[in-house]
Amino acid sequence: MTPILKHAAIDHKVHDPQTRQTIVRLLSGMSGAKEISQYLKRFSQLDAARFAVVKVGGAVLRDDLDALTSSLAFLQDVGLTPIVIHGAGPQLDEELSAAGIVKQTVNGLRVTTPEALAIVRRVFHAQNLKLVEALQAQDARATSIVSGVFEAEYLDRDTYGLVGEVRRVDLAPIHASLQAGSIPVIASLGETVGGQILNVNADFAANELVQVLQPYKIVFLTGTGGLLDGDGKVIDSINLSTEYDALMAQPWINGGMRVKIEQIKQLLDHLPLSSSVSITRPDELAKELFTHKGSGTLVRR
Ligand code: X2W
Repeated sequence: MTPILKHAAIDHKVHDPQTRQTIVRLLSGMSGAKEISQYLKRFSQLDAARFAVVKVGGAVLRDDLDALTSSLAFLQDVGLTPIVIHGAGPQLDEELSAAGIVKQTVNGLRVTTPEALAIVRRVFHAQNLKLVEALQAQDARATSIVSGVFEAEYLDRDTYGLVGEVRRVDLAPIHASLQAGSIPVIASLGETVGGQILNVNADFAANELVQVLQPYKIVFLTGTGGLLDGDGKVIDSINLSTEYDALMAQPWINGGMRVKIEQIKQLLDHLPLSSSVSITRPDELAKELFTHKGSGTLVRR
């Protein structure tokens, strides 16, 4: 894995008293100025690349683009630039089906033929640009990154076809973007050393990125806004070191959620104790970052 080579400081704006006021106003009394100051102070001490990685599912790009762009643009306004990595699952389902390609998955991963890969690439590029343009329309600075970050190898060519497993993460394009104060918006496409583009699951790519960057905050933005219990209510927090087995034994934990929890557990094992993982909705991102109570589901170990 590539070490972090360059230092990029967090924007000086985090120190402005006005920034604090803006956040207090945004959270409209949900949280006190003192609480927000504490978070700003903590964030301002971090290297810019260690603030937050935000994983955005394709469903959020489809259903919640406005809330997503407002939340990300707001962070940049107060001097905090998140690193964004996105998927495009539902969009791929739609476009592949329109092209008459029948969906086939193994262990939750899309079997990707050469014919499908051409569509996968096109859709990833289109979704990436859609987010970058939506951010720029809100006067935010954002950089489109669709290649050069994830060096990958075939996961298992016989089983999955053109699907990649990340072997190395190159942070150079991300640092260049952060140094320009621009939000890196990264698509989860990989490429082999030989230059073959591969389809990489966006949660897997986010995990690899996070392991290299070791950010303070890792936020998964989903349509559900967190892990849901048997009644469909968002679970506030779970502690995987004490609750993992009991949680996995619950009949209402569905397949997708099971995979997500397993992945987050693995991820937390590779992160410092100060890092935390949460799953929330785009419009609750600031609440998650600047309040003790947070939003969605906080996953600890
Ligand atoms: C995923 C990549 C997109 C993705 C796929 O083809 O659906 C593999 O399964 P979401 O929206 O974050 O789920 N890749 C290999 O992960 O998007």
